[in-house]
Amino acid sequence: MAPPATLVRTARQLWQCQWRLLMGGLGPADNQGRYRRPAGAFTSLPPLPQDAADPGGHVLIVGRSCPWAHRAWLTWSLRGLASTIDTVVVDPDPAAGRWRFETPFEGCHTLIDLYRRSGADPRTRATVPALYSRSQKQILVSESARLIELLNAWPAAPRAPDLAPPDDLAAISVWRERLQGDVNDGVYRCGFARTQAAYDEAEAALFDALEAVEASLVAQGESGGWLCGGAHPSLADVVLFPTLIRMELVYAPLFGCSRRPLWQLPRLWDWRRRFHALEGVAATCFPTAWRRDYFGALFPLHPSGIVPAGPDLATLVGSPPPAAPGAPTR
Ligand SMILES: N[C@@H](CCC(=O)N[C@@H](CS)C(=O)NCC(=O)O)C(=O)O
Repeated sequence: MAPPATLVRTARQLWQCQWRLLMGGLGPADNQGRYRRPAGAFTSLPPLPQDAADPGGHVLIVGRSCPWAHRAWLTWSLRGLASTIDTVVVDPDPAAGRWRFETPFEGCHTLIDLYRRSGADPRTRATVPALYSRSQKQILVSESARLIELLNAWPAAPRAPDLAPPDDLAAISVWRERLQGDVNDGVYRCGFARTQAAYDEAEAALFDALEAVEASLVAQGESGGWLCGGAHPSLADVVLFPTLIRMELVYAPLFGCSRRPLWQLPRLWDWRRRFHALEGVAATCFPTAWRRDYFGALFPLHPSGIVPAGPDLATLVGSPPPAAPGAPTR
C-alpha cells in the first residue's frame, strides 16, 4: 500500500533539510546557493627550493580520485621528475572524511597530521595535492594551480617539455583562468549547487567553455593540435584533462554534467584520446577508484553509496563512433 501523502510530504521536507545540512559539509555556498570552494593552506607559489635537484628530496602527495592532484601528477610525469620527487598516494577515509597514509609518513597517519605539523591554520582542510620537503620537514605548497607552475620550473632532463613556454604564456593563462572556474571547478559547481538557478548557471558556463575549446581546436585546422597550438601540450591541456577524463565516469552521472555527451564534440574527444596516449598518462588514471571514491563518499549526493557500473575507460579514449548518416559533425 502506498504511504499517505502527508507522510511522503513530511519525509521529503525533512530529507531536504538534512540534505542542506549535509551539503554544508561538502563545501560552503553563497546566498544564491552557488558552491564556493573554500580557501586552503599553503596557497602561494614558493621559490624553487635550493635542494630541488637532490634525489628524493621532495615528495608529491596525491590521491587517485582527486582531479586537482591529477594535474600535479601529470605535470610530474610528463616532465619526468621521478628522480628528484617521490610520490606518495593517500587513501580516502570516507567515514572520517580525511586522507590517510597507507603506511605512516614522516610519523603521520593522516594528511591532516602532516598539515598541522607543517603549521597549517587549524581551520583549513587538508587537501591533495601537496608538495613536501624532506629537508625542511614542511609542506611547501598545496594549491594545485601553483604546484604545477613550480613543477614546471623544477630541474629536469634537457629533453623534458616546458609546459609553459614564454611565447605561449598569455594564451595559456587565458585558458587556465577560464578552465579553472568554468570547467575544473565548474563540474563541482554543478554537483554541489544548492538551487536550480545555481546549477543552471554553472552547467551553462561548463558547456560554453567546452564548446569554446572545441571551436578553438577546430579553428586550428587539421586535427592533432593542443589547446594553445604548438607541438607539445601545455599547462592548459594538463588542467583540462583530469576533468574531461572523469566526465562520463563520474561528473555526467553524479554531478549532472550530461547535456552534451563528449562524442558530440569530436575534436575534444580526439584531444582527450591523444592526451591519454601520451607517455605516462595512462598510469595516472584509475577509473575504478574514481567511481568508488566519488559514488561511495559523497553521501549527500548519493546516499545509497552504491557504485553504478560505468563505461570502460578504453571506450572513452578510442576513436569516436562513426557519425550517423546525415548527422551534423559538430
Ligand atoms: N585548491 C585545491 C583544492 C584541492 C582539493 O579540494 N582536493 C580535495 C580532493 S579532490 C581534497 O583533498 N579534499 C579534502 C577535504 O576537503 O577535506 C587545489 O587545487 O589544490
